Amino acid sequence: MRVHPEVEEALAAGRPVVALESTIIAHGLPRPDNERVAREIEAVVREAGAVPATIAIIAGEVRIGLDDAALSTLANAGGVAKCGVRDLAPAAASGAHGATTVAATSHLAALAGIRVFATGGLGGVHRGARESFDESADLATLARVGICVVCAGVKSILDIPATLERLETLNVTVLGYRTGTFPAFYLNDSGLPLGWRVDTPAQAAAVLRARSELRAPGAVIVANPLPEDEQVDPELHDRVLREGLEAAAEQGIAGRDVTPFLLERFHSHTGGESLRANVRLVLRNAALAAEIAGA
Ligand code: PSU
Ligand code: MN
Repeated sequence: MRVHPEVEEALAAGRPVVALESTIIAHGLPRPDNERVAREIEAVVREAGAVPATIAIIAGEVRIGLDDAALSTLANAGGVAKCGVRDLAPAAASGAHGATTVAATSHLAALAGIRVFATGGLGGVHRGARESFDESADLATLARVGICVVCAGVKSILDIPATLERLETLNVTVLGYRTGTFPAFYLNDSGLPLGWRVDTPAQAAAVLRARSELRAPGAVIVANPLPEDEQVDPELHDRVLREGLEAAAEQGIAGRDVTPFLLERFHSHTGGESLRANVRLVLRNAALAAEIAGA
């Protein structure tokens, strides 16, 4: 594992550091926006007073904090593996390039001593999981890794109520940031209530301190919604999702192909609305994470 000198110095001096995931760069955002957005996310973390540490595997080496060349490789190279925790060892041993999911980024960030992590949305329970058993490894990983994950909830292409149930079972703390309900990524509100809310970075930091003193094992999710006037138009969203689910069923799209299929549909059927919202919420989460790390 190679820690970028800037990150290493900040950690040693007790200055704020924010971990960032790389699956969103390699697989979550379309090219060529992905590289530009990855740099913007890092810039926003800096502006908010923290050091960014984007995490990935480059030619088999785990990197905590990427230099320019590594970030370009990740954004543009073909065949970058999507790495959950179980993929880290084979990717490292075989010298592959790997983009880390929320689960793998959390695991590696904690290993490096980083306590706050910003992303767009978490993985969760897929629709139809009752038959397919398809639930993201993000959930089980967040049950054991003591890190703060700032996100905008989960996408409505997942089963959001089931995802919240699983987070409860797995003892993962969920805080609404200036909201009493769980956000739904493109939409500012899923309508599902949360038990706890915080209204300032200092309040979130106080929860993290208490969590660590009480030895509660898992993650603290800070769910940060897009403002209502910046969300994707709910009618447009519901229509694209409904038609996308129908098209997936008709074309026999199943299993791991469902998510990329639906996300592509959102990008191509909302006239860029979904991409704009996606970028905006990631930048907001990066800024908030930096403030929480500072606090
Ligand atoms: N949610 C999104 N966009 C993403 C992801 C999640 O809205 O790109 C990525 C994250 O890296 C997350 C991973 O950890 O997908 C979950 O994938 P899976 O469902 O295969 O566990
Ligand atoms: Mn899955």
